Amino acid sequence: MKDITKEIAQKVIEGNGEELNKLINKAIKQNLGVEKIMEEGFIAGLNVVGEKFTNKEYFLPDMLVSGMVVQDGLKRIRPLIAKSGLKYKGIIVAGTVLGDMHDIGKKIVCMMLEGAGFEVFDIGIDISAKKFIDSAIEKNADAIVMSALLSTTRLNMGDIIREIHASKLDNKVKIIVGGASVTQGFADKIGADGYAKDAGLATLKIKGMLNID
Ligand code: B1M
Repeated sequence: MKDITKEIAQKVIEGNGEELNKLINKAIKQNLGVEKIMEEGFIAGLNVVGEKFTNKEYFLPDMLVSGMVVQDGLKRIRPLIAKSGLKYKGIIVAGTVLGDMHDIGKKIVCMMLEGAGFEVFDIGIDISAKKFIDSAIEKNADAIVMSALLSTTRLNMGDIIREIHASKLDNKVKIIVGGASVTQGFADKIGADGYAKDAGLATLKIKGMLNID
C-alpha cells in the first residue's frame, strides 16, 4: 500500500488541489490523524516547495499555488482538530506580523490551540502593533501569538512588543512568538515571554505560561 502522507506531500508539491482533496478525504476515512496529515503531508510538501524556490526550480506562482492548496486542505481537517481536544480556558489573539503574508503555519498553530480548548481570534496577516493591541484589548486576550516567516519581518516583532509594553496592555498579556525565521535566542532578545518552534509546542508553552494544566 502506498504511503498516503507521501502522496499528499507530492500533491502539495505539484499544487494539485483536486487530487490533494481526494487524498485528504481518504486519509480522514483511514483515521490517519490530523497531525500526521499536517506534518508528513502538508509541511513536508511545502518544505520541498521552499527548496525548489531556493534552487530557482520553482517561482513565486508555484509557491503561491502550493500554499493555496494547503490552505484549502486545512479547511477540510479543521473540524477534526477542533473536536479532538480537551476544554481549557484562555483567550488568544494571533496574527502574522507587519509586512509578512505567510499564514499557513499560524493557521495550524491556531487550529491546535482551538483543539486544546482556547478561544482563538486569528486577526490575519500584515498586522501592525496597533491592530495587535486593539484586538487584544477588545477580546480581553490572555496571550498574543505572533508569527513571522521572513528574516526581514521578524524584526518587526521587537517593535510590536515594545509598543505593547508601552500601551495599556503592558504586562497584562503574555506574548509568544514563532515562525520559521524565529529562534529562542531571537525571542529572548526582543523580550517575548515565550517562543515555540512548532504548533504542538506552542500549545504546550501557552498552557504553561497561563498556568493551565
Ligand atoms: Co514564501 N518564503 N515568500 N511564500 N514561502 C519562504 C518562507 C522561504 C523560506 C522560501 C525560500 O526562499 N526557500 C523564503 C523566506 C526566506 C527568509 O526570509 N529567510 C520566502 C520568501 C523569500 C518569500 C517572498 C519574499 C518571495 C518573493 O516575493 N520574492 C514572498 C514574501 C511575501 C511577504 O510575506 N511579504 C513570499 C511569498 C509566499 C507566498 C505568498 C507565495 C506563500 C505563502 C502563502 C501563505 O502562507 N498563505 C509562500 C510560501 C508557501 C512559502 C513556503 C514554501 C512555505 C511556507 C509554509 O507555509 N510552510 C516557505 C518555504 C518553507 O517554509 N519551507 C517560504 C509550512 C508552515 C506550516 O510552516 O509557517 O514555518 P511555518 O509554521 C511552522 C512553524 O514555523 C511554527 O509552527 C508551524 C508548524 O508547526 N510557527 C509558529 C509558525 N508560526 C508560529 C507562531 C508561533 C509558534 C509557532 O507563535 C507562538
